[in-house]
Amino acid sequence: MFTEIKAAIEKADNIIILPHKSADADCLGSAFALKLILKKLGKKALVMLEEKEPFPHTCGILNGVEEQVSLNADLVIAVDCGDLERLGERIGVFKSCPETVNIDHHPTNTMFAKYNFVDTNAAATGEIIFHLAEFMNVALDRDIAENLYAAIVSDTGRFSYSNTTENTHIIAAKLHGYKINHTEINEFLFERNSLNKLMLVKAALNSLQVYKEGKIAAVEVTREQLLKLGATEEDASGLISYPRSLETALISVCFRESTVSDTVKVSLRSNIYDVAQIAKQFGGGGHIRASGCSIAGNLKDAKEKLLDALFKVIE
Ligand SMILES: [Mn+2]
Repeated sequence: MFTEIKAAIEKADNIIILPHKSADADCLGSAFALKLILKKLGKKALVMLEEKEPFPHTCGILNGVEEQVSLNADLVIAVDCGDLERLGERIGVFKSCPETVNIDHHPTNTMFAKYNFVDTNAAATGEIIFHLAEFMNVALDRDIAENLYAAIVSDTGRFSYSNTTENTHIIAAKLHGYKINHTEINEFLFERNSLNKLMLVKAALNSLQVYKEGKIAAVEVTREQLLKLGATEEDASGLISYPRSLETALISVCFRESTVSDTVKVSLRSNIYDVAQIAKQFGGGGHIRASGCSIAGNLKDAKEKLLDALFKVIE
């Protein structure tokens, strides 16, 4: 319920907003929108990112993105974050605060805060932030509306994924009422790639493999490729859309070696199967149609384990 969250916000003076690590556009758009909403309520608020230098590329299209300063918070709010582990290094910031809120839309959310608002029907956390602003009687403005639009347009794949609802479009229509620069946001998020990012796409497509008569499509990128191209987590996050677009694919998967640890990051998509359950088997989570996990070990072993699990689902 929003009632308890509203009360917690009203009681607080200094609020830290925590996006999950490797934050995507829904997470960042929601976080900075919430910051601007809290400021309108007269609160001191800041977004504390895991990745500070450089800021995530997505921040380039968002409003209210500030330098990181510290704040002695009496309330922390995690956004779009399914579990505590996703807070990375900032877990201590969360745990040391007496008042904690968790606003999210992932079905695998572990309800880790004192006050939890998890709406799995929301296509994006941005939708929930929109409703929270309404509930708290905060009038939106163009800056907030643009952040929320970026959040929603990205998590819905430009209003194309199965999570998109009538409500998603109603909210988007209302955001348009603030004269948002939707073409610029779309261009920035979906149609501007650095050369290195396109080279990464090339490497991924080169690795394309299909299994089970094309029902499974997989790509992979190695640590060496990522380092050579200076690719960020953000650069790599869109690679899954290529195997996903194979017409016969029921499940698509992207494997990428971590550049900082001996693990393999796995992204999963499906329009038929519950890939959140598959990711969960490997300690990950996410949405029914889009999930992810990290598997310890080398690429070959991680692939074998994950594909084994997929073969069991497909059979
Ligand atoms: Mn999201």
